[in-house]
Amino acid sequence: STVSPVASEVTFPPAFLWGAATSAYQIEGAVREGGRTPSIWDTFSHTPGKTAGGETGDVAVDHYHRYRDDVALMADLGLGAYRFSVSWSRVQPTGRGPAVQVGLDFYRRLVDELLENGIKPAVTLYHWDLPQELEDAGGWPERETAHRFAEYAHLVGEALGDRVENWITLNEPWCSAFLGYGSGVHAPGRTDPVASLRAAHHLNLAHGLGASALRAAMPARNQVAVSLNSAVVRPLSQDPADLAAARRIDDLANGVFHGPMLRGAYPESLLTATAPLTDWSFVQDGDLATSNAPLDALGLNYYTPALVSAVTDKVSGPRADGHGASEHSPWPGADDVLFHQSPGERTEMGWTVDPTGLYDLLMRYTREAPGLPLYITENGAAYDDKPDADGRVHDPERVAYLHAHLSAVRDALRDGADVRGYYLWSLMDNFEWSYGYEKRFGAVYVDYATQERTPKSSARWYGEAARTGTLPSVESAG
Ligand code: GBH
Repeated sequence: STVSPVASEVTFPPAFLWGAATSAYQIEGAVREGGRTPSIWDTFSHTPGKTAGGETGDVAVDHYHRYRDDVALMADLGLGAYRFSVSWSRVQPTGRGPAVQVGLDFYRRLVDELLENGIKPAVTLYHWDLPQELEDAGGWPERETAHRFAEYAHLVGEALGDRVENWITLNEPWCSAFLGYGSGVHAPGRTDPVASLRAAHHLNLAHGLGASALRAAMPARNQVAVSLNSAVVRPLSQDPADLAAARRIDDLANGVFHGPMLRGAYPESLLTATAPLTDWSFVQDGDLATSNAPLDALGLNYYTPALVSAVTDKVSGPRADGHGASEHSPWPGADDVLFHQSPGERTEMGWTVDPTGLYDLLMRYTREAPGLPLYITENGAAYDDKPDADGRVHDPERVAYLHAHLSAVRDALRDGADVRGYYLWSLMDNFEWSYGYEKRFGAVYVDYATQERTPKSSARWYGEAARTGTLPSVESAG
């Protein structure tokens, strides 16, 4: 890992935002309160076999009832910003019609609490929890869903736009489209490659329509962004076939969203590679211009790079068509690509720790989207954290992970990347989607039996970084 040699000089700009992130279904619980009805994640997690141990977000970390304490904890740690998502099903239970006041009021109280504590809120409108009724009407593969999203965006923008400056339309639409409708490991659990490409397009459209709807509903000073899980895709070798495989995965991971959102066009190579599956006739005139709505910033979520090669008889690994991994592929049109484990130390998710990937990512978008401010809207790691005998939770691996990745951010700043902030994933342990509660990403430990919160040593370490704008040494973490 790239630990900076002179840790005490790793200083950040004074305006840099030091935040933590969460999402609604992963933390709120209270799934039947205030008129909320099921989202696709309620349905999916209650379907046998879909999540580890059949776990659900029914209670999660009960943030809906404990938000005041959670904000007090953030303030105590010294965080400057908090990124959370709004549950569409609380605001518009059927995905249509007028907003439910109780739902909006919850988020207004949360925002006011944050502001009173000097913590800057960033609102994500959609973090994977589509109202079930909209899925029943066809979900993201249907165009209508994009229009419903724009209406929802307008309602939330109207309600919170006077007090929230930072807005994010979608979180990681790649996961919504390709894990939700391709591999089926996320809600709604469909496994249809054409549906996954249609979903990707309608998410692009939803982003553009939603961004415009937000602007129409809010003061002009507010910033509209999107959070993409921009993959860092590396070829196994410089062999032309491996380079081509890496480019194909890059199209399917990045170009499929960055193309329409940042340039108003799908990569030609993506259309060619997927031509055996679809002619993309669901793309209508004007859609790409709509998706290319002006952005004030780009949010990047980074965890680990991907290492790929072409299928040959010399190498082995899970194939993109799912062969050897799961039954279905989240990579339509890439059946001849193999995925490999990147070398190096791994987190509890099995994800390789590679801070250089974060540096590369920031420098890539500095080149490809010049002038667009960047935020790391998620970065973090799961480790097997356990309280010791006196109840304290020591997580030196997470401290090292954060130090290395924040050092990579600092290196990118030095080299000209306009990075405005960093949101640690996650504020606290929570419902890790199909992994249930077994993977702990939090800087704050949660005892799920009592809902007691205990800041891990990484939370103290990160809080000090946030308060001083300088990375403390790894050794200084208690
Ligand atoms: C994020 O998802 C989510 O936004 C968040 O809700 C979640 O809790 C958190 O991260 C931790 O999982 O290109 O084949 O190597 C991240 C999910 C993980 C999906 C990395 C893409 C790489 C696939 N991403 N994965 S590949």
